[in-house]
Amino acid sequence: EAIRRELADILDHQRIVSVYQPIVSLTDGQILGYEALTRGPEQSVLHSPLPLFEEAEKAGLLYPLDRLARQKAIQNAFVGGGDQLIFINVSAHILKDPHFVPGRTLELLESRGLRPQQVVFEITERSSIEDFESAKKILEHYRSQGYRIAIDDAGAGYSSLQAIAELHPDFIKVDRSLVEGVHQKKIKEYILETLVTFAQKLDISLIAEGIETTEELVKLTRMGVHYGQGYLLGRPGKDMAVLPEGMQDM
Ligand code: G
Ligand code: G
Ligand code: MN
Ligand code: NA
Repeated sequence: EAIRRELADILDHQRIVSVYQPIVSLTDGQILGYEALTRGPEQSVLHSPLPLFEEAEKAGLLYPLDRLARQKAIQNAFVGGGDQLIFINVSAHILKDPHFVPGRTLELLESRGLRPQQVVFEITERSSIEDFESAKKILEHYRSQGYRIAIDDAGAGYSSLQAIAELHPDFIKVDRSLVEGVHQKKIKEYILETLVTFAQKLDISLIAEGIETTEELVKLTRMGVHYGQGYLLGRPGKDMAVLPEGMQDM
């Protein structure tokens, strides 16, 4: 009950912020863009996005929260002039809504000097997409407007490579569970090799998530993974101009 009130208050007063984590090229250290991550109020039990989005779903308020999160992600962004991308998480449920990107988004982007081509929607693979065909149609509609698509958490969920191939995303984000200790675990290495080949054939860029150690970074780079994200390369923060410290050790 108290949590419901907190949630209502967060929505009513737009008490969420976005923090941004850099996504870095493993070949030249350039910042490809930033993933926007939603945070509730500082002291709140709904500070972390997991309980926040879970409660919103239970309360039937997922759509307004998701919409607000997308709005904040763009409003708070300061991708300066260049071509850097902004990666925005969307709940798989949202894919049932053909209007999940409201027309006003375009105006909001323009006001921030951003183009749809710089926006990448991250669709999580974890909750396997319920109505695949309609989700595909909706995603294709937005891609025709220039928006890009990433499959998030790949390797952790249930969707097949065939399903991923059919959606033909611009990016595949490799789940942290495959990245963690990849230099020590042969099985992880073999799965990653498969993903690297798969991505090359389909002309999809791979992003390794959750890189925490130099050993992981070196291994992934040698294996031909294009981009990386993780605490080693930059923590989520309000300052988007984070220097990728981990790259200095390469
Ligand atoms: O930032 P953190 O690691 O605590 O995020 C935990 C989870 O919450 C991640 O799976 C992330 O994708 C998800 N998440 C973060 N921000 C958003 C958001 O704005 N919308 C949705 N749908 N999920 C988000
Ligand atoms: O599900 P999704 O991939 O969107 O989740 C991203 C989450 O992963 C964010 O909450 C972010 O804070 C977290 N994260 C980012 N880099 C690292 C990392 O290097 N290690 C760990 N453990 N979590 C990370
Ligand atoms: Mn994500
Ligand atoms: Na992810």
